Amino acid sequence: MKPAFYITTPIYYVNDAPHVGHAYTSLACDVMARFKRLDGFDVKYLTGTDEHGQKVEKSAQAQGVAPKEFTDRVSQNFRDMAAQMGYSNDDFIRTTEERHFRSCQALWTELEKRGEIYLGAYEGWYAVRDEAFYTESELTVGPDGKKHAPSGAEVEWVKEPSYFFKLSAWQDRLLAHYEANPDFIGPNSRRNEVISFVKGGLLDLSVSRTTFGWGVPVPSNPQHVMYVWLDALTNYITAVGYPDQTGDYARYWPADLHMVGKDIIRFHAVYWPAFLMAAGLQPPKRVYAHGWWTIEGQKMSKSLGNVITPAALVERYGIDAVRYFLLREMPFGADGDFSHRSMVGRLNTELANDLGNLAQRSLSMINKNCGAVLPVPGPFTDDDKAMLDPARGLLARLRPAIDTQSFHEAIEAVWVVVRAANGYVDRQAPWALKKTDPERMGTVLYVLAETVRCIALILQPFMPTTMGRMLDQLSVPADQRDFSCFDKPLVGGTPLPPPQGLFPRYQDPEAEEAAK
Ligand code: ME8
Repeated sequence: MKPAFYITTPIYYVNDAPHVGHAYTSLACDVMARFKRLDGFDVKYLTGTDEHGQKVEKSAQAQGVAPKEFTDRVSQNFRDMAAQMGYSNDDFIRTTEERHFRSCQALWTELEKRGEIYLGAYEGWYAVRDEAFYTESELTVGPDGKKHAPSGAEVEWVKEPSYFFKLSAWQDRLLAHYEANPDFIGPNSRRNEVISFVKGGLLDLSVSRTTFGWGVPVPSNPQHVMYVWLDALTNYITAVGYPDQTGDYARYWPADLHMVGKDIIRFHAVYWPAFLMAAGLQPPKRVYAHGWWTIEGQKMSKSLGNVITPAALVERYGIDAVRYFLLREMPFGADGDFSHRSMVGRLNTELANDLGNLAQRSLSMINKNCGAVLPVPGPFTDDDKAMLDPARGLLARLRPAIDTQSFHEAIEAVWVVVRAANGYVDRQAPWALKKTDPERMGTVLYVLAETVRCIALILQPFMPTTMGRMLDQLSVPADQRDFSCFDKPLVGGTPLPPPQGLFPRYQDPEAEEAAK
């Protein structure tokens, strides 16, 4: 049986329209999911929407519709994003679904039964935008004279009866868990941040609200709705069938990876493992927090009007160029900036010139000079071997990079081979061999085609559509595109279809003018 691999995105708040930040997290998961599927894993890739809480209820009110009607409408925007970006998620969960109510209430009942939850009263600060509680010491006073959370969100004073989760009792066990599982939190900077937060001491966490009703009712006391983060985090086990612990739960839980943005690491690496351990369930294997995008040097915000939607990007540059750019531009884990100029630069240089031309010129020469049939190679020279060995080594090279979410490094490793192949063509000059040594020309073109095959195979998770077309042009059968076929070389004598350009240069008078 194939080994299981379970990967999740955060579930997105429906009150916001999908933007490039959301697209980024889901893209990273998609690339991992596709890579693992091609590498022989039984993958479950989950995404979805977070539909409860005060923030969503307020947005619905502002539009004058009932929350359910509002969420039904806006959740669809995130499904559309998945289609626009080519995500291969296996499930899409909504927290308003029946399966999720059942799961949340079962988890609550278990926590209560184990004495991990008690009834009290909350009095303190709450930021609706973050759906998070803050202590006085975390707040700062803004230029508007109002108090703000570290995220910049406004806070309000809340005083109401509330259930509490005994988070304070979990401090030592959480620290022991981080210690025993060094890979639990990535990257390392976030791990250190979480550890120092937990070392600073944990307060019991308010886990229910009574002043609004848009949430999952507390089973033993339906005057209360569950805190939206307890509800939201539970989605990860709902989707594998909790409270049923056989079937998918047994197969996929604990999740291999929760991918999140740096803004929500605390919820995933502190609260969530504590809830799970307190309920006698296993925590996820790993939580990875990536960095944030700014747009042309500025924070993305509705008020600045600089929010970029995935649909607009795809329409302008093409789906695979966008997928490539987002994971290439900044080291995963760090913050980075999205600029049109950089996007066009990479599209034209790395995709159109480096990769597109490599494939195009190799395949055109075969088409013109070899009767559109892949040549049967003669003996390989040292230079041929120095080209083929690293190309065939790409799978082994990329596995550890993908497993550690080093997407940027993975792409760079492929480009080392792409650039080497361009150097190899120039050195071997197959066009000149046509007259002097046609057999040698055949071998050189075979080496190039085989190199392109390895590149196209390994880049499928990043650029599935274009790499699929590249493999079509090499006549690689559909059933020989997974990584078990990585070592299966092209067969000389195979007819090839006429080649077509895959990455048209982006013509942009604005950027070309600016580049002068
Ligand atoms: O936090 N750059 O949902 P959310 C990169 N519902 N990534 C960004 C980004 C940016 N500028 N802006 C947002 C929630 N993101 C909760 C999650 S999970 C149980 C509940 C990404 O809609 C990043 O992944 O506010 C961040 O963590 C997520 O969007 C926040 O999405």
